[in-house]
Amino acid sequence: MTYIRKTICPYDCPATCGLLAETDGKRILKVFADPEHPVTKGLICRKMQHYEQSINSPDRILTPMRRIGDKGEGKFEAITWEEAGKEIADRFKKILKEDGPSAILPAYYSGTMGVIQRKCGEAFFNRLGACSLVLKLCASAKGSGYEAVMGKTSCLEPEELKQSSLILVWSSNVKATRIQAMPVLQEARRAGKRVVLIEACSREMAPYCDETILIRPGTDGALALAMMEVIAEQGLQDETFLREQCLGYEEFLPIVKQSTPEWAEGITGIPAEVIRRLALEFGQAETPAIFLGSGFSRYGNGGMTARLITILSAFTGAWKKPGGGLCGSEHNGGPFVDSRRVARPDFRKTPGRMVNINCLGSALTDTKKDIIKAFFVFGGNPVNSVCNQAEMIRGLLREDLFTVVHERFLTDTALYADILLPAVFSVEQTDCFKAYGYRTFSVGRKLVDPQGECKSNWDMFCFLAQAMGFEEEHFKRTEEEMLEDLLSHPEQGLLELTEDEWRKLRDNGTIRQPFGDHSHFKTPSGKLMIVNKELEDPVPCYREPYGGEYPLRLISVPDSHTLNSIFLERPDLVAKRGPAALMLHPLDAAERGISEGDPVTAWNDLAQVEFTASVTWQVARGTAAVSGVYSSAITGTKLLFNALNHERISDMGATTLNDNRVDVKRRTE
Ligand SMILES: Nc1nc2c(c(=O)[nH]1)N[C@H]1C(S)=C(S)[C@@H](COP(=O)(O)OP(=O)(O)OC[C@H]3O[C@@H](n4cnc5c(=O)[nH]c(N)nc54)[C@H](O)[C@@H]3O)O[C@H]1N2
Ligand SMILES: Nc1nc2c(c(=O)[nH]1)N[C@H]1C(S)=C(S)[C@@H](COP(=O)(O)OP(=O)(O)OC[C@H]3O[C@@H](n4cnc5c(=O)[nH]c(N)nc54)[C@H](O)[C@@H]3O)O[C@H]1N2
Ligand code: SF4
Ligand SMILES: [Mo]
Repeated sequence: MTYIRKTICPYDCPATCGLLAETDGKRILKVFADPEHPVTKGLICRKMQHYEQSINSPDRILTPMRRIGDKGEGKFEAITWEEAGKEIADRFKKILKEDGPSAILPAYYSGTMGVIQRKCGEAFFNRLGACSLVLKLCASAKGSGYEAVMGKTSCLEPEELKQSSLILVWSSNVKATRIQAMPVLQEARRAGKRVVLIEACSREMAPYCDETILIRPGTDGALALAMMEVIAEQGLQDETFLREQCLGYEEFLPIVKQSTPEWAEGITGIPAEVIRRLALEFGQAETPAIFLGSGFSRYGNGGMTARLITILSAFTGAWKKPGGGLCGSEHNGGPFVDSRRVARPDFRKTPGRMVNINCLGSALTDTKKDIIKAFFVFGGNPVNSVCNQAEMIRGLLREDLFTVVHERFLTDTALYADILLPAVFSVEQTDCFKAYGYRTFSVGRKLVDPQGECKSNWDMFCFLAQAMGFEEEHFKRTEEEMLEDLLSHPEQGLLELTEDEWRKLRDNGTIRQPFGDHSHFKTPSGKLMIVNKELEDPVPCYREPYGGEYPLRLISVPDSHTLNSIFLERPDLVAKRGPAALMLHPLDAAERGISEGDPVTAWNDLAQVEFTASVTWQVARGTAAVSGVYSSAITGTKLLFNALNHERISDMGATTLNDNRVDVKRRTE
């Protein structure tokens, strides 16, 4: 007999969709969208429509394993959890004694986004006193830039855009990354409202927009400033709002006045008359909204650009009316539960060494000053997802480095493991989820037992804590007990639930808060901060990205078939996506004698990486774009896109994944 249970998508995606899983109690047979989920409403992405194929994949790692071949060779033998636990504990104890806790480096990111399973490793590593990982791989410069202007004010949720009169889709591949917002854009167009795309690579979104404006990567701040210049010149700004409800308008105005469309044309590559027309349209719109992705923020100037775009969203006073403003991702809903109850910062006795995740390559190869002797990866795939890949591999090949990887599949990172531990899928574990694109909170309890010997992150760290001899009660609880602990210490977003809502939530349900209040700014002064005195650069202005000496700007575009390196386990999705294509503008391709489908090599001072050329007008001139993340098993090459990316950190501490330059040549094979 089979039955259907609710569950939650665990992946790094703004929606945390509601799913329905058909099961016989042992296996997951089929997965579909939950029509009752307040955000999903029956619509999920193509990746998760056959989640059961991932869960039941024959390629899953099902037992602990020990390396028997050379590092990176991917040869392992099965061992028991007891053997694995003893080996890890013995090695960790030796390192603690000989090198100290800062020689142990954990690495994790967004494999699973639940509060319990994502954060539980922190308790273990806090207890060890190991390095702390600075988690700035994704879009934190965008969040920090927004917050530098708006404080804790919620941004718009996608559904609020139904009331917008003009929508600028700015640096967001909505179709790939925020599919639930697509109907809103389509509805707006049907109602005769304009949807304009501002992109460096418009391949996927152009068909869904009325107009596409291609911009030179990393220069969006100049466009935002020039739009404000035109708006101010025409007197379309909301002068009363800017003077009374914002800080620093007068100080900022001279910067705006010098930022003409002609100046911005030289920087952005967008003709001055297009900038002028777009600015007028935005300035005259009743309730203009910016739907903001993150691609533009992964540059040296990312935080500053986010500030400038956020200020533009307020320049005409749009936030005062429903539908006006900016829809980004961190909406400041909740908090619902206190994640410190899982991460246990109180277990750390002395401050640990901080390692930025963008600098893993140099951390692993530094054998002089701050040597790392153990590297523990869980819920992440840094060899595929983090910059400076060749350097990271050099580090992982060190014979004196002990690498443990807790994974579901033999990823490029797992290949370098000394001990490989089997991880579960979301339906085999219990967790709770706060969405980052909506104000929702969900519970997803275990539906079936883990396959093989797989353990959840929680169970694995509790097991290792026992092997280490840790006495804390925290490590003796089950994940169900941890969930109960979180729910019985509710934070603001859960304080006013009715009994019926609690019952639904506990039974793998989702609760949703109303839209945020955008009319009162949650900043220390209650005013919006055009000038922010807390920052190194208090008055916003245009800053150049890092760039480099090579002619083409290299960017990464999210792909509809994959989510970072997740779903590479699915032959159906991988086949539909095709080979690792490097998209080039026809003029850039012609200058290099490159045609569609040619084998090409992109190179810079860090590495050479092979791709297949895809020649398209839908990429900005001077830009080379790659869609999503691949694995070496698919490309047949050891080095991938991220080998071309430097470890440089942005102005607000985050990744500069899109801020690298390369040249490209045709390869003769
Ligand atoms: N299908 C799918 N869904 C995903 C993901 C995925 O890989 N695949 N990833 C998930 C994760 S972890 C995240 S963080 C989010 C990301 O979701 P988004 O924020 O929507 O995507 P980004 O990767 O940040 O980039 C969006 C767009 O920025 C463009 N871009 C790059 N540089 C510039 C620039 O300088 N200016 C402008 N205007 N555009 C630029 C790229 O061409 C790309 O189309 O999506 C999540 N959802
Ligand atoms: N070239 C390029 N690089 C990128 C990006 C890009 O678009 N292009 N995107 C960037 C962004 S936005 C992000 S957020 C990062 C993501 O960086 P990562 O989080 O390192 O990358 P993922 O590919 O999501 O890898 C997650 C891994 O966790 C595993 N996993 C899933 N669930 C669990 C679990 O419960 N337990 C354990 N132990 N493992 C689990 C999955 O099998 C997968 O291998 O990558 C960044 N890097
Ligand atoms: S990956 Fe995103 S869109 Fe797809 S089901 Fe999960 S949360 Fe929904
Ligand atoms: Mo991300």
